[in-house]
Amino acid sequence: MFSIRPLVAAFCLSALAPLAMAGGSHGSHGDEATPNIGQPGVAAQATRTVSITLYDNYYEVDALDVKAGETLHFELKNEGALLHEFNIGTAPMHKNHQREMRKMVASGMMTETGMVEMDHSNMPGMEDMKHDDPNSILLAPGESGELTWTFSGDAELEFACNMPGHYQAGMVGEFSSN
Ligand SMILES: [Cu+2]
Repeated sequence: MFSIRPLVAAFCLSALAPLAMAGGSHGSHGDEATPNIGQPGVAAQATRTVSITLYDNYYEVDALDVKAGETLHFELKNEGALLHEFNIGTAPMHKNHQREMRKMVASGMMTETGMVEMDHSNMPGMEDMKHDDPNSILLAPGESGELTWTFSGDAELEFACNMPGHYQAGMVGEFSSN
């Protein structure tokens, strides 16, 4: 049965999350409490495989149903002429990531069509700048990739491309849980 207690517990946990995550990669993304968006999954344990094609600048689908606890294996293909991302997160997470991607493009580390290999380990403020979040995959034009994710059902999630301007152009879809 529902009671107020689990809600209070969940609130306290999320209020503490920024402290607990201070050294983690997501703690540096912003000031908001880090929501429980789920975790990387094992492809062999996926309940479904979902194939999605990425175009300039939209996804083949604009909504996907997921159940709490479900593991989806995504097969992604970029048929566009630009670099695109498939990132699973909340709207505020995407907003933060868009700020990072803008920085990466502005610094020359990334272009509209691909990543640029460069040593940025001694560039102030750029030491941690790399694109290796487990909830995201970046695909060059013509490239294919995979991502497996286990959904918690605890957060309102979107799949989005955070390349500058793409989200705003409509390169975003929603995960609806029911
Ligand atoms: Cu894009």
